Amino acid sequence: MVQKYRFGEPIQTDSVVEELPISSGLPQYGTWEAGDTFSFRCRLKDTDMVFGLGEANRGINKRGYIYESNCRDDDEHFEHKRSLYAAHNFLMVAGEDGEVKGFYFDTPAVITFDIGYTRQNEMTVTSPWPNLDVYVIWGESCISVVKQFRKIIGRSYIPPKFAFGYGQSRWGYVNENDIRRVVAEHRNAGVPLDMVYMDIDYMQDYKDFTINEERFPDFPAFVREMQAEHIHLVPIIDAGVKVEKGYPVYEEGVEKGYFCKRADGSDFEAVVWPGVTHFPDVLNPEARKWFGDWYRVLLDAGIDGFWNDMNEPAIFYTPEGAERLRGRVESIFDGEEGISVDNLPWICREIKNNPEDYASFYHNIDGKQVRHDLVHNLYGYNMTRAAAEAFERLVPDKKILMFSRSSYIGMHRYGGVWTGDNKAWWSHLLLNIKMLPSLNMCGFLYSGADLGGFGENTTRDLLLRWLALGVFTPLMRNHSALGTREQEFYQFEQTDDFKDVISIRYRLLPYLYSTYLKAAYEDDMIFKPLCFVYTEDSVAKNIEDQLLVGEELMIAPVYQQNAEGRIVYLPEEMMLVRLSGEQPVETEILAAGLHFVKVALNEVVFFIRKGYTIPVAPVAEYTDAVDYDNLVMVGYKDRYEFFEEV
Ligand code: MIG
Repeated sequence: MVQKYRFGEPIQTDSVVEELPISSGLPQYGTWEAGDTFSFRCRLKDTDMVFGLGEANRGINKRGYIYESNCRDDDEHFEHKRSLYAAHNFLMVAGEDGEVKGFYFDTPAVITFDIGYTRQNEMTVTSPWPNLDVYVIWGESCISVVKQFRKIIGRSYIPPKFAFGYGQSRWGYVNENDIRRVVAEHRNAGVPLDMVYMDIDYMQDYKDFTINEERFPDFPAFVREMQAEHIHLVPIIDAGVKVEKGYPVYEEGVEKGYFCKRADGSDFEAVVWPGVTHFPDVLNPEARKWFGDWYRVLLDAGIDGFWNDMNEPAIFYTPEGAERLRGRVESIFDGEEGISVDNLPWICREIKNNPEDYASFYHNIDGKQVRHDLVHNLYGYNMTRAAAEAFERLVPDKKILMFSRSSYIGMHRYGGVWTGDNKAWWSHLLLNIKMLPSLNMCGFLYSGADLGGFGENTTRDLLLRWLALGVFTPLMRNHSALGTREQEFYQFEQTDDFKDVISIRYRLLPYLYSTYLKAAYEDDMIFKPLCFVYTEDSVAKNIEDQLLVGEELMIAPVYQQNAEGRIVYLPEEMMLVRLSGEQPVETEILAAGLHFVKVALNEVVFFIRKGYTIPVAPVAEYTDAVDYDNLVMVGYKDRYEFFEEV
């Protein structure tokens, strides 16, 4: 049962697609207040668990910490961070008695979830902005609440099939030859590859929808050359449009009034990669259409995939912010505080993504000027929606790969997400595992992390272990930052190990693709915590480093340095499957309970649930080459039902 309540006069986010009547009164659960600010408060029983919040920090069970939805470009995903790039305001309180209550707080503004942080038996949800819709969902299990929620927010995005292949990326491939080398190294070594990503350096001076012609003299020809190799090029698009006379995106946007404005009506300026930029007002449907149409430049060149970046939107600084900084520094020099190593780093840091800047520009929503900070969390969502709506108009018969850094619920219908600038840390491999089910609860099925780690220097074993998890994540992309150790497979010793692991993705592709479609059409999750399925198992609820994948599998990724394997908990008898490259499938039936399972660096191990079966294909070098006619059935039966797209 889903009930909708309205507080104040909310700005519509379009995250919910089902029309529901607005219930009168207040929900029969907890304490609700909407005056100058909004708050919801409820008791948590000792045994209650809390799930949800999508792309958020910390565990699968969110209890015990405080989280905030305030989309932010922050590349330091430390354990204490409350907010990352996304705002996914759905959560569930699951009681021991099996009763589950779901809450979706549909507000475009900042909102805070104190889940047993201030007081261990209390959950408090607060927002300074008291205009929002709240949906309360009652169910008899977490899955039932998730499915009801997913139904009202609409079907998740389904990417083209090639998007289930392996992708190599790096901030630092600047020209055709850099990309040719990546492709040649993979093809020559027989390491599968479907996509190469193009980061900001392909553009002319970081201008969206331009190509640097020195680096890519005949871009359409280069796209065709890559297509002949079965490679899809996936360029990045940033939110900010460079201010430059004669640059048509800028000229048109100014002329039509499609950029975000300051209070005085002038176009707001933010410095990002291109220097001074304007932000397209993607919350205004006309401007959104206009911005989306620009993707045509790349579609026309043969491009069929994009990633949208910097769309929180990220601000390095504004001219006003620079002045504030000057004032601050001068007052320190002149005053008693004095400059020191304690204050200087903080003062300098404040210039980036500053709240005052977010409160100083406006959107045009239905003819009204709306201050950005009241709708901040909708920006990345609507930038991606701009692109997806344009694809519908421009190439209705084609599926386009699209994923975004910033997101809000609702965007899950238009594209996927990657989880931003993690680091080459073992702890971030574990965080990746924990985020996957939460993302699925909120509708984000096409998702993945930067495998190997984006920031800092990776190591051979970390990358191999992370790829072994990536084998199961719909987005499987190795990406890293400029200046870090290069992490293409060929930068390491014994490259066959990488070939073995990446190949397994292609052997499992028929299963993974079918599972994805099933989850999308049935409003289901791909990745589930064990306790969602083994609801009566008192151990399962303590396990956050193993996940169910689809109906059939369980994974238990290795995420520790030097580990030869790991301890795995089996809630019931399962069949262990060990794959390595094109080796025949090795299986072993294991009894319920704890096992130490060895996993070599070139292997992927997973578990088939009792009674189930999956198809396994021969190794292929790209998705189109996967041979569906020669599948082997692995598991307890000799048949697997493929989910057919309807
Ligand atoms: O300020 O385009 O998260 O994936 O490589 C950094 C450069 C901007 C952040 C993205 C990252 C990308 C990088 N971008």
